[in-house]
Amino acid sequence: MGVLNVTPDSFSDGGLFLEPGTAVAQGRLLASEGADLIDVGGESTRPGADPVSVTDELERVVPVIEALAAEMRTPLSIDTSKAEVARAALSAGASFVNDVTALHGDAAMAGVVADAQVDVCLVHMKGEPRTMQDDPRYDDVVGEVRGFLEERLELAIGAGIAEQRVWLDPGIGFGKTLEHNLELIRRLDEIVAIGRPVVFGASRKRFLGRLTDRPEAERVAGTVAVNVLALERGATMFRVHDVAATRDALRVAGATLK
Ligand code: HH2
Repeated sequence: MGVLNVTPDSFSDGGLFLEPGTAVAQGRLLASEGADLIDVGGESTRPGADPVSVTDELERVVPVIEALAAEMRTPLSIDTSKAEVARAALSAGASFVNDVTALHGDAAMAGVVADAQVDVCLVHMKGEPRTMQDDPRYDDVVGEVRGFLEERLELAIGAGIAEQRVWLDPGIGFGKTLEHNLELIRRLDEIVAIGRPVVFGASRKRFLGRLTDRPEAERVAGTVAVNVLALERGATMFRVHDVAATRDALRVAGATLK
């Protein structure tokens, strides 16, 4: 899953793809690098990010999704927690909903996904982006994330979303310290054991900077390292900014693990 942030403030690529033409060009690049899905987002969820209005989010993502859908076969995902944005993105050509609030952010979201009969990714987040990194605490981070995802999966099914449509994501960096992220990666098999395919999103994140002392754009090697470990532990989808490097690493690691 290649990341396409049409935002002024995303943590690693904010402002780079805000103009529709550059966003479409980046979408083409991600597809040419071998992305199987392109995740278009119009609202940053970095720690401390300010919320974006529905109008602004629609203005950012809809033209980009329309343009990409018209010219490529690579499926498109909409990274949003707003039902109205998801609905418009699906009409514009997206076929996957990536909701970092796991259907919590908008009461109408589950209905939109159920009606459209598309796949959805439910992500664990503690709190909300503005405050999630203010001293997050868990007794057992893996147990709590697992319990949350199981509960959200049940809720999704209860709302009419087919179980086979649901992907689960432990939400690396969403209300977690360095140690919480490492524990989740170490024990990712326990999230995989829920029985739904797992999405893993660690690309360029802050904990990699803490471990390597590198700024966002120089965290590719760290990103590749954790994605290979996530593959070995059973993750199925890898959400990354650096598609070419990650894809090569996953191909080699995957062939070795067979
Ligand atoms: N992380 C981010 C955004 N969306 N979706 C899923 N499923 N999993 C993730 O880990 C995830 C996500 C944050 O990264 P990014 O999009 O690069 O930054 P920002 O939120 O600042 O736009």
